[in-house]
This record gives sequence, structure tokens and C-alpha cells, in this order.
Amino acid sequence: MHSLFVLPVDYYLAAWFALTAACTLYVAIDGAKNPEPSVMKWGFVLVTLYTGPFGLLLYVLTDKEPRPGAHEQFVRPLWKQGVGSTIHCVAGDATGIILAAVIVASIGLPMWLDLIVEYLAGFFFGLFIFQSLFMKEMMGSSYFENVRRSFFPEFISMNFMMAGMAPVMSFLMMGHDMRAMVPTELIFWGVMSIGVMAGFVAAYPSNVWMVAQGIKHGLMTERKRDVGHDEEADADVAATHRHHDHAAHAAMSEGSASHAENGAHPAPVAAPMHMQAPMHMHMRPEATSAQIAAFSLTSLVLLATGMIAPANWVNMRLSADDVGGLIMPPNMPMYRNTAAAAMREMSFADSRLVGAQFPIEARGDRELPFKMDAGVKVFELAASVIRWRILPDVAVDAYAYNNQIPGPRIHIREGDRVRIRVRNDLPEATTVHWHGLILPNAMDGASEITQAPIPPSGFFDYEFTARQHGTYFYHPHAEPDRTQALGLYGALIIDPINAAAEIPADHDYVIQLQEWLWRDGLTFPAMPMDGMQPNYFTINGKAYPSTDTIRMKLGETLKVRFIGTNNGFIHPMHVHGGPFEVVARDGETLQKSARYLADTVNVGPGQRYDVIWRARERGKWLIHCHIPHHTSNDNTETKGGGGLMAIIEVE
Ligand SMILES: [Cu+2]
Repeated sequence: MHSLFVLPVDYYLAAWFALTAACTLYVAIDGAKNPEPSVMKWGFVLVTLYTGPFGLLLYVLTDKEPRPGAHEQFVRPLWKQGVGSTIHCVAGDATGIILAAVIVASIGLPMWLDLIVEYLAGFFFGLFIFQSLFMKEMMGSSYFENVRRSFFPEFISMNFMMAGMAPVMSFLMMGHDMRAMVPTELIFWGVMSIGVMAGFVAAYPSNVWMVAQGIKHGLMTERKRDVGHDEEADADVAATHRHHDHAAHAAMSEGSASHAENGAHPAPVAAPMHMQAPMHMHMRPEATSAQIAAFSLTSLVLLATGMIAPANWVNMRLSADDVGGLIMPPNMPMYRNTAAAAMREMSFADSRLVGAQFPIEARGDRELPFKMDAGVKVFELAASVIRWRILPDVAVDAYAYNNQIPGPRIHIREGDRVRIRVRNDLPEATTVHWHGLILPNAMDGASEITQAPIPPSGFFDYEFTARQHGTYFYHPHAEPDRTQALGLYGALIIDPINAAAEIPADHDYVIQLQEWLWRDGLTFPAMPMDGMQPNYFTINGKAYPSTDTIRMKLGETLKVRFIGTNNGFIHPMHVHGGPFEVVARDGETLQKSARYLADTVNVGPGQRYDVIWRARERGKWLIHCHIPHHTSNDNTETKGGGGLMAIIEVE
């Protein structure tokens, strides 16, 4: 199921849109009573739909008749006329832009092309539909005459509007939450809202000027005649003329009779702008061709800047198909040439794909059962997305084998023939590599080298004979920097065929290390690069103090098998209470003469160390990484540490 709620902002957006719905409903209902042409009512309803409380505010401050009969006077100031003019520009243009945005996002055009299509759609929707068709009722001239007259005002206003809207869309859609490119996400509509507001602010000054120059009209008053004449009352063109004989509305009385004055109205008091239609028809604009040309040029420059400048920072060649729906780590630097593949690799483990959740008590590295099939040990691994608790209050969204982290332990014996069916229930392709094993090349799991990656919902059977013994592990070899860092790894322990070859110990404990990047409740693949640095660290899928406590008695020995399942960092693993003896490295048992005492081993990615530690004293002894940051949880210590730390308790 597709949840709209992933980040805190989603709850805010839901509240915002609920408020927007209420505001729009109010403006629609209240506007129905407001004495103005229906095109203005629609304008305010649409703008309120796009901008919520801001649309309501504009409506109430500039247009809603404050007292019966006061609309003419109320809407007269130039700043309100400018709002009215901007409203019908934005209502038309934004509708075109938003419709286009929804369509191009579904088609998957690159962002730069999106913007151009959106601009054209906004312009043509505004000019040919909203401005010309809807305004026709007011302007009273032919459709094409209206298109001709509206062209430059619409062009200038649209340019300014898109100059404000384009950078908002570019930066927010292509920012760190690229769900904003997907119309089925709340944040897409949030970005549209912010964009429309920015567009409104950018277009407003030019609209004030154009109203003042008589080349655009602003707010208008239109009243129904008298009760009893209802049937003609709504014919808009007629209505304007009717206002002549409406003595009560003195402000309306100029009408078509005083064309010159209408055109020259810039002082708001002298010639009220609400004498829209006839005025426009017979308008003699004050603006000169030079002024209109200069305004057009400036608007074009701003438009080009708004459309092109963001390409300095974000990759405008990406499309919703490439990266739509991804959420990037909040601090990851992104550049104008950051590739779609790079973004996909570093994006979050999609929390909406989580199939199962596990409490803090759940443990990974559980021995994997097998079935015998004609002398072959048959195992099954399935990789999927789970929610795994690494601390009581930290649940990571992880990629996991068989619903556990680490993945289940494959425990076999030297000489065993094994077949492992790997099912891929991840949203991306995978393979499994059997680290350190001598096996047929086709079974090595190197994606695109020795095999085609296993597609989502696919499977692959690995089959080989174990010819070595010791401490090994398995992990994906398709995008391991992403998928292994999200939790795909598991121990492969091979007992020697000759039991005497096993170096004995009273206890055997496997340690698999991992780094995590967990922010805002989302999980990203930790990597040693800017913005991707880990803030949590786990031993066997748990951070201290949720790691296991190893219990043993005085004088007993403990074999610790360190496995470098860690992806991007070397961890100097240290044990308190005296040195251990390193007896095996990378699965290979060291000759007696080559074994050595140490108290720290650098466990690099891929490396394994088997060490034997003796409980020389009673008490609590630590196993921990010696990079102190790695023994903290998001930089805090709990109960004396965190992260890569575990306790050996000796009685
Ligand atoms: Cu470390």
C-alpha cells in the first residue's frame, strides 16, 4: 500500500491541504454572493485552491464586498486592482502549468523540457482559454480580437509569473525529496502551491503597472439588476451597460460613454478600474510601444533566468521516471551533473516497501535450516525490505535476507555440496557472492560479470561444493555499496572435514559489523562520502546497549570470529582484559608459528579474523571498536557507549 506519510512534512502538507479545501469552499460560497463577474469569482476560487489561506487573504482584503453597495469603492485602489489583474493571470496560467506538470511527470520528460512545456501550456491556457474566452463575456469583442489585445499583457504577466515559479519547481522538485516530481504525492502539490505563490509575487508589480496603464483590467463590480429581472441579470456584457441606469452605483456610470476617461484612468479615484469591459474595448492605453517592448524584454530576461539559472545547481536533465519518488539524505551534496544512477544508489530504503517489522529482541545470524536433495544441502535465501530495530528507539528500514540482520548463518561442512536458491523480493536487482570461496566462476555472483543480476521477483540457484573451511560470508555483488550497506550480508561458517583441524574454544561468537545512516526516520546506505557518513553502528544488527552480552566462566576460552561485513570503514576491534591470540585470517588457519598475540585487529571490509580470548579475570569486559565515534549512537553515549560495543561477562 502506498502511504502518503513518510516524513513529518507530509503531515503538515495534509493539514495545509485540509485548510486549503476549507478556504476554497469559503471563497466559492462567499464569492457567489460577491457582486462581480463570474470570471473573477472563478479566478479567486482557483487561486485559493492553489494557495490556500493566501488566496483567502487576497480575496478578503481586496475583493470581498465589506458592506452592501460598497464593492465599487472598496476595489478602487490601484494595489487591489493589481491583485485582481494578477488573480486572473495566475488563475489561467497556473492552471495550465499545473495540468502540464501532471502530464509531463507521467510521461517522464527531463526537467528542462518539463519547464518549457509548462510555460507554453500556462501561456496558451492563460491567453486562449482563461483570458480570452472567459474574459470575452466582459470585453464584448470577438474571440480573436481578445486574443490579440490580451497577447502582450498576458505575455508580460506570464513571463514574470513563470520567472517566479520555475526556480521554485526546479529547486524543490529536484531537491532532496524527489517525491515532489510525482503527482500522486502530497509534496508535489505542496511545491505547486509554493510555486504559484512565488509566481504571484513575481507577477504582481507588472500587473499593477499594466492596470495603471490601462492595458489590463483588475477587479470589477457587476450587480444583478432588480429582483424580477433575473433572466437578463447574468448576461455579463449586457450587465455592464445596464449599470448605466443604475443610479445606486454611481461609480459604474462611466461605462462606455466615457471611453477616453476610462483609458486614462491611472489615478484610481478619477476612473475606477472596475469599468472593465467597455473600457477595454475602447481603451486608449497610455503605455507606449517602447514601454511595452522594454517590459517584455525585462520579463523575458527574468523568465530565462528563472528557467535556466537552477541548472547551475540541479541536474535539469533528470526526469520523474529517473528519480521521481526518491528521498535523498538531507546533507548529501547534489550537483548539476549528479547522475540519476548515483541518486538512486544513495536514496533511502523505501519505507513504503517494508514487508515486516521486528522488535528489539529479534536477532539475526540464526542458523539456516536446509533440506537434503540427492546428497545436496538445499538452502533458501530471500532478500526483502524490512524494518529492523537496532536500538529500542531506532528502527532502520533495511534490506535483509530471510527477515533478519545479519542474514541467516549458513553453517556447512567442508566437502558439502550445497544449492542455495536466492529469491529477490527487493525493488532492485541483486546477486549473491560467496566471499573467499573456491567455486565455479558461474557461481561467483559477480553481477554482469559472471551472471545477469537477479531481477525483482526473480531467483537464482547457486550450487557449489565447499572445498575450504573456516570463517566466510556472503553478500550481494550488485550495487553492494547500496544494498550491502542496507543490511544484506550473512556469515558462512564451514567446519573442517577433519575435526582436529578446528581450533577449539569453550564459546564461539561471530561478530558482523555494519554502519548505518538513519535520519528523520529514514535509512540511507552509509558511505564514506559527504552527507552519507554513518551515524549508527551495529554488531550483529544491534547497537550497544542492545548488543548481546557474552557470558562465560573464569578460565574459559572464547573464539571470536570477526567478519568484515562493514562496507566503508575499517574498525580496529579491541578486547579488554588482556590479549587474544589471532589463529585464523580470512578463513585460513594460521600455522602455530604464525599465530600471534594482539589486543586489537583492524577489521577491514571483507576481512575475517578468528581470535581466541581467555577469561583471565571476573567481571565485565568490553569488545569494541577503537574509533570512539563508532561507539556512539548518533553521537551520544548510553550506558557507557553505543554502536560497536559488546560486553563479555565473566563469572
Ligand atoms: Cu569502528
